[in-house]
Amino acid sequence: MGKGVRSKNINQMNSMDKVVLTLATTNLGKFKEFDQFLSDFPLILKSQPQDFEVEETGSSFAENARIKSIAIANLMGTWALADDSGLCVEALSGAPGIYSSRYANNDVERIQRILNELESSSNRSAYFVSNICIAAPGNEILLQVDGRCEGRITHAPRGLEGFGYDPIFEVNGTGLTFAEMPKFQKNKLGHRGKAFSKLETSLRELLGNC
Ligand code: ITT
Repeated sequence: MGKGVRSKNINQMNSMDKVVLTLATTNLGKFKEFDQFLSDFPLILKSQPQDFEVEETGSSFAENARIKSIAIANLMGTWALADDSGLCVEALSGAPGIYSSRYANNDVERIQRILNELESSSNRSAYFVSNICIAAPGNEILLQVDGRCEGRITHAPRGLEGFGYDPIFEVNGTGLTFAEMPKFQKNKLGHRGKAFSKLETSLRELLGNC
């Protein structure tokens, strides 16, 4: 990991001597979070074509994050950062897990499906997982980390912030759903923020070597 990065970077730097990093996601909620996390890094951020779907054929968050980052790095000819994430509900044997975005047709229906399936359950424990992978063109994995946030599923949606399952996920120790928190609090306590904080130092080192 990281071997040969220096020579690859030189091709991927633009005239301002900054590395170009494509955010390999079509999910606007994720894009906004990464945009904030990366705001003070010496990077030029790009978005991927919104109509380019990478098939998530992996059987784990880690595998899917690798598949997405490699596909977009090769497509764009830049470094690419992908996140594969999802909600794992204990009483549903970890579902929806890696199928979180495919659990129903839209956020409202996905939330309703979880609430219906948990209706009679007193065990509301759940956690979010994020696996983040940064790849370079040529199938090279530069960094990969994961993060987790523990909480419980509420009995009804609460709050208007965020995206996805945020209104029904109450973070342990806060009494608040992700959708009731200010952004800075979700960024700090959330699964993506926790994963990103593990990657921060290594990413700065990689960029320092450019
Ligand atoms: P990309 O693959 O293009 O990034 P996606 O939404 O399909 O977009 P995933 O396959 O990783 O991404 O699925 C993640 C799903 O898990 C996402 O669509 C939400 O339903 C849910 N999810 C992940 N992080 C979340 C968060 O912070 N808040 C609420 N829901 C989240």
